[in-house]
Amino acid sequence: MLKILGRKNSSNVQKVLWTCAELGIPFEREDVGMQFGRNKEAEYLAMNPNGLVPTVIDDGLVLWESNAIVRYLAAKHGAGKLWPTDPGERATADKWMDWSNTVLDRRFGPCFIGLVRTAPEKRDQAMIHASRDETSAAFAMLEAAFGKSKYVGGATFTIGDIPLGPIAYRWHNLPIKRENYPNLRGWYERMTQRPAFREHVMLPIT
Ligand SMILES: N[C@@H](CCC(=O)N[C@@H](CS)C(=O)NCC(=O)O)C(=O)O
Repeated sequence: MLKILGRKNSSNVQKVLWTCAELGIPFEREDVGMQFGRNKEAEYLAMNPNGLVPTVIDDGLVLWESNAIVRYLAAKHGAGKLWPTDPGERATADKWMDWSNTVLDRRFGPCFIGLVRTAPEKRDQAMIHASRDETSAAFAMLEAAFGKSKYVGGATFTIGDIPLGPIAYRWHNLPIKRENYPNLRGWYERMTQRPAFREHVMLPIT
């Protein structure tokens, strides 16, 4: 059975859990990372030299990098559904997955860490505000994209939507100013109606 190593409050682990639930893939999960430790131990580093979560093991194949894992699972279990078989459609979904890691996640990171994982007296408010502003500018790009299509990959839900989901959940539920992005809000509300998203992403933000 697929084994997933990683704590369930990690956005990167949530992408993998959400994908499994969408595709009905059975899995076992073990808590690794933050207070659970293990990720800096030699046994874990031999599988994932980054010392980060998630790592998955599937029939002897060891994989890390959450988006690569999502692509792998969707290609194996969701071709023609979550994983578009048309190269152009798949590249469009891939584009947003890469953008999520290289733009959205990086911009939002300081705001999230500052508000959720930093004691109030130690918060760098200027950094939190700057991160929020930059994240909002990134979400404006998604707002424009959702003006043209219902999901990032086109008319249907695909792998492209997965990495955006956990960040959008945090964005919509943290006590921060949010500009009015009706198309983004509509897409986010569609995500919240998916049982797999509710189960694995809509958790207490810790
Ligand atoms: N690019 C990697 C990033 C992985 C990553 O940064 N994971 C974080 C959790 S979201 C982590 O392992 N933090 C250390 C810890 O949990 O101890 C991926 O997408 O899998």
